Amino acid sequence: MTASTTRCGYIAVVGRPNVGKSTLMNRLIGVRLSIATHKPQTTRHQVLGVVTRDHTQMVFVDTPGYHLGEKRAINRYMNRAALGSLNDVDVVVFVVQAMRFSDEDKALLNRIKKTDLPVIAVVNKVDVLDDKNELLPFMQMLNEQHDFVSMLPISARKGQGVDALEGELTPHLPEQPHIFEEDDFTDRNMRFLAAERIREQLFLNMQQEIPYATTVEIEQFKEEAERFVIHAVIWVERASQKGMVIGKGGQRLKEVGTRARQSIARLLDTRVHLELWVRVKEGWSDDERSLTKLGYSEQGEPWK
Ligand SMILES: Nc1nc2c(ncn2[C@@H]2O[C@H](COP(=O)(O)OP(=O)(O)O)[C@@H](O)[C@H]2O)c(=O)[nH]1
Ligand SMILES: [Mg+2]
Repeated sequence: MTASTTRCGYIAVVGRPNVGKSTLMNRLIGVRLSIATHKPQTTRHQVLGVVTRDHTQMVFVDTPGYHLGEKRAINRYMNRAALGSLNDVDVVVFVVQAMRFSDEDKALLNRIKKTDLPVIAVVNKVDVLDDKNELLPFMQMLNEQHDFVSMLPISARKGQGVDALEGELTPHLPEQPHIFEEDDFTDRNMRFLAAERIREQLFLNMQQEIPYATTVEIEQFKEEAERFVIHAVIWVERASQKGMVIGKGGQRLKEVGTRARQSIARLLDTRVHLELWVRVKEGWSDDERSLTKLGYSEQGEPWK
């Protein structure tokens, strides 16, 4: 294999919250790498997902959803991460939800236009449409918003149209040697992925503002003879939230812990001993210094 026949490039997967970016990336790489839930703003960090198909390596950058109208430091961090992904990529996959094109989509598209990058528009969740004919006028409307290099209807959940998307992407990737090893699927380590699995359970099991008021810090991540021993802290913003995360008689936390442990055990393919603590750090999500300490820092984006 010569370098001139090898392609490798970065692809930003961007869109407003909840359109299915993480689901799409997981589908593309074939691993449940990015956590994806029904709640908006589940993804807080940039996560790289790597797919190698023979001579072509695609490095997808999953990003937090670009959103308007929220003012905490963590929202600014997420929007910076969403837009920052546009700096160093070769092509953009702009994900929208079928039949929904909002002011947030439009605001994000305006930011994308400034980059001059090739943009592929992906219309996701077409599986929920009763009548596929609805799609045509929607695609025509979308087509008028920008000079997209192509537009594709897909279902990330069902995997429809995902191969076609790979085919559309390939010609936009530069001819250069691969950056990652063939069997690498991410730049993130297992410690990070384990913290994300715990956060996923908080998103799935906690109501209202609680998921947004929590973050997870791994204090110990140790491989023993036939198991991993993991100690993690769930940070909340106020004492009252601590009680809600723990629940009556510790029941809620126990449930989160059990599910997270099972999820991490599947990820690591070994037994896991998980201990969780809940601690209060007043207003961590609106405090730049706390954010940096808790892993929300641009220096922490290893691919930059
Ligand atoms: N019906 C349907 N739901 C989807 C599809 N893709 C994603 N979803 C759901 O949409 C929600 C948000 O997905 P997620 O990947 O977290 O969106 P993100 O915020 O853009 O990363 C989750 O409940 C997904 O299961 C799809 O193709 N069809
Ligand atoms: Mg996401």
